Amino acid sequence: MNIIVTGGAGFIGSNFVFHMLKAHPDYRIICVDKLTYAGNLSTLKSVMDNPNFRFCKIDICDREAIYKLFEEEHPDMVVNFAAESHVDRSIENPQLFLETNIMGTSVLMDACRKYGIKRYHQVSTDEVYGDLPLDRPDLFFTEETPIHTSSPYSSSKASADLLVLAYHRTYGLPVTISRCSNNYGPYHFPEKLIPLMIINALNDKPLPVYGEGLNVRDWLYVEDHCRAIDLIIHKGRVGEVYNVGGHNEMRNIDIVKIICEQLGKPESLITHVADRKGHDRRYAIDPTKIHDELGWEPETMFADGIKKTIQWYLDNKDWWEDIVSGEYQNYYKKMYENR
Ligand code: NAD
Ligand code: TDX
Repeated sequence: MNIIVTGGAGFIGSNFVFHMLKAHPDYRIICVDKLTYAGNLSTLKSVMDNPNFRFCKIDICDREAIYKLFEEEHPDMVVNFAAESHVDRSIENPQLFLETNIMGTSVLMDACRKYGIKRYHQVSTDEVYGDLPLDRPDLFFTEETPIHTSSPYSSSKASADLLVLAYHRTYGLPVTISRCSNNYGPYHFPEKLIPLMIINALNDKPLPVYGEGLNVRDWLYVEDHCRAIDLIIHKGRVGEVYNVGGHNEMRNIDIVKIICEQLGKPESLITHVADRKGHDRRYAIDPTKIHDELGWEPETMFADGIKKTIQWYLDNKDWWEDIVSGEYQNYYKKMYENR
């Protein structure tokens, strides 16, 4: 089996590459990544010499390069992780999100139509459902929840999902979509909540909590997400959407306090800063469908996953120190100075 994994130099994509090479030693994995600020080749160094792995620096919007790759590799499947993924950046500059997340998806699917494919899988997000009120803990996102987006990021992901379903209905493309809740774990880019707080706490820097920190996210250890996608591409029904989440809702402020506690840092580092524009209040996934149809359930409980994650950041300082010493400094200043 030849599988193209786009965005494989990013957080979840790289974890998926590792998972697939281990779980399916006879598969060939072709990683396509543009290496934007979020893609890091050093993340993939442990698999670069694996004969079943190939890395290609390609922009998914580059139609010619994508078609050429399909002619060379004859992929059986495409799993599309490539995206601009940070909500705050989408608020600053929506345009790039529309290009990569929507146009890039259409280029990949056009290639699948032209050359044939057994499965095109779109890695989507629970953010396409918008948010839930904080005072209705009985409500969850199911696959039938209407699309109702808040940010340019989530709107671009929702647009891509609609396009994927349209390619299935119109052209019969064999697609599946997964909509997952917030991931955490190794190789998470430091702009996102959990790694940002771990790294700032380690450096005794302020921990910038947006607003009161009462917004709720539903956290899933990244390996559990990778196992879910592996199941969906092999056993999921074509044309279907699968929600992925582990019933692990936490308030942001509580996450930050856990990180302080685990690292032995004072909660006085916590600083409340201006809220995110259009900030979604609560995400909560109902994973009944993937559980009942495919037997998936999360294996890593948050208490263990956060310990493993913190330990990973302690053991892999070189990885994140390289990142936070570069262009990231400018980003951090722009987003957090005077906030
Ligand atoms: P990430 O930002 O860490 O990685 C994205 C990767 O895509 C990077 O390696 C980047 O270089 C690459 N990329 C960006 N634009 C590209 C382009 N035009 N062509 C080729 N490669 C390009 O993101 P992530 O957190 O790993 O998210 C991966 C996917 O999962 C995204 O589609 C995201 O919407 C989705 N998702 C993420 C989460 C989460 O909690 N992180 C949850 C649900 C869904
Ligand atoms: O400095 C911060 N302070 C803070 O309070 C940052 C970076 C975030 N936050 C809050 C905002 C959110 O309520 O923490 C929560 C999590 O923020 P992010 O890590 O930016 O994630 P989120 O906006 O929830 O989106 C993530 O989950 C869904 C991913 O980035 C998306 O790609 C995915 O689709």
